[in-house]
Amino acid sequence: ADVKRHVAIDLGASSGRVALGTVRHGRLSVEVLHRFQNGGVPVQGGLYWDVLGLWREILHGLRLAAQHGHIDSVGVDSWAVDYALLDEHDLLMDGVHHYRDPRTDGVMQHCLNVLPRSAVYEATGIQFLPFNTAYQLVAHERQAPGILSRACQVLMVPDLLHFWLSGRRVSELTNASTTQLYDPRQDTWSAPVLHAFGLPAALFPDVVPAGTVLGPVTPAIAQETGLAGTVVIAPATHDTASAVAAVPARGSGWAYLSSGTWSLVGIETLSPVVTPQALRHNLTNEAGVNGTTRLLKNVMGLWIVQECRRAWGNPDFAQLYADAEKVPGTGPLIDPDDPRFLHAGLDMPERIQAFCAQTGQAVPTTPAELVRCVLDSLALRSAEVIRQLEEVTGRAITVLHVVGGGAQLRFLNQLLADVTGCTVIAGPVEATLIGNLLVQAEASGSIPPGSLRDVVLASEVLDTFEPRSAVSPQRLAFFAALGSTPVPS
Ligand code: ADP
Ligand code: LRH
Repeated sequence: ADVKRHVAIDLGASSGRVALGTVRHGRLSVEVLHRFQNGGVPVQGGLYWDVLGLWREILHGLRLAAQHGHIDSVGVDSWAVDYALLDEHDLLMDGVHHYRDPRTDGVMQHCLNVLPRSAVYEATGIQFLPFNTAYQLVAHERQAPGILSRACQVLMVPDLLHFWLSGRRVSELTNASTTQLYDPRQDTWSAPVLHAFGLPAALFPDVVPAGTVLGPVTPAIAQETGLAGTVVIAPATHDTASAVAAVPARGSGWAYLSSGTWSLVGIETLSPVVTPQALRHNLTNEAGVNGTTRLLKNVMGLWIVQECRRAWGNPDFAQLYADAEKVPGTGPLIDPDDPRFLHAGLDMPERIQAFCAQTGQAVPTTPAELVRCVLDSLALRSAEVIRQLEEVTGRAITVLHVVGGGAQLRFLNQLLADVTGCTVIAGPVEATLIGNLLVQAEASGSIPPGSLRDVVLASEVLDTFEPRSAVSPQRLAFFAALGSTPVPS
């Protein structure tokens, strides 16, 4: 038959979905079968993911998929860096900690006193974020001494779910790269970094590329879901890698902004860019599909709005953004990447207000003013990162592709065009799902090799935003100084 059906399970930090992708004559149609919420669960001062709850939602989604006829393959992607520890019986040894769990506070600095920043960067090419898997594992061992020597395996979240689906334990490359324990130039886990941080090398599974066929779903899964003869294929299991694979770009001179809980701002390169300049800007070199590198940076993203919204009792997103658009674009700004905005908490509005007060600005009070302040600041920060990418690579960036949930924010898209001077092309909103599906499609021969972006271009309707009003040089300079001005916390 020339119709192939693939199922993508995409777990974002704020929501998850199970979708059916049907490939017919080189076009992909996507039907989201099941959507569910996701988020951190606070327990005893820590923060966890509800992995079993997610698994229940996945099983439900797979049952719905099985009703659509034969499913050729299934694959999972999720947010990065988080992992499960398994014992010698393949049992979970602990819950899966959320990367925003405060257990990592101070741990990265401790580790970098053992192995200097430049050596870790040279080995891994990965940006320094306090919640990288490397520092989480060290924090885990500090919290529960001996746990790493009792453990038999570390599995990243999508790898864990693939194990439960197929019985195979592997580590897919795109997500492995985010641990800051993988050496992309040696194509292996970094022995010097593991050694310096006291992490047992035996915990880490073999690394496989995106598009690896892991094998059929287990008999238990087949029985539970009604799937029959479906194989599990590891897609680009890091959600951002799947999103980037589905960026509908042509030619050169483009960057992407994967806009959701995080704003991931970057470009695609043929190999890692591990230079002193890249280190100075803390740019990361995460693995992409088909041997590419994602040279990017994490900007705090819509997380800040998500936490404000939670504090306000979950008002409608669309209304919040519509109100913010009416606030003049000359108001207060924050450095969104200030560490005070990283952790979860219902005091997010107060944190923004404190930042504004401490930097001598007007203090935003209404939800509309607060959201406006965050959006203006995110757009300005994204523009700064684009300039850093240009500086480090010598490329000129003229087009910015915005994908993910945030691509629905027409107002933010226009702001981005204005502050970057780029043409902004928005969509697809479900780029991650699409990238996940197309890597499976490519691996199973439903689309020709290397044709992912052509398929997206043939299948999706995109929106374009041209720069209109430039931001004043004074405002740009004021914003730039915010990042380098230490504000008392
Ligand atoms: P993640 O994968 O990180 O969970 P998504 O890509 O799903 O994130 O994007 C979620 C974000 O999309 C929300 O934080 C919100 O700011 C934004 N968004 C824009 N429009 C809407 C909308 N109508 N409903 C929900 N979220 C929206
Ligand atoms: C986005 C994302 C991002 C990581 C973060 C932990 O969902 O995967 O690329 O840095 O979560």
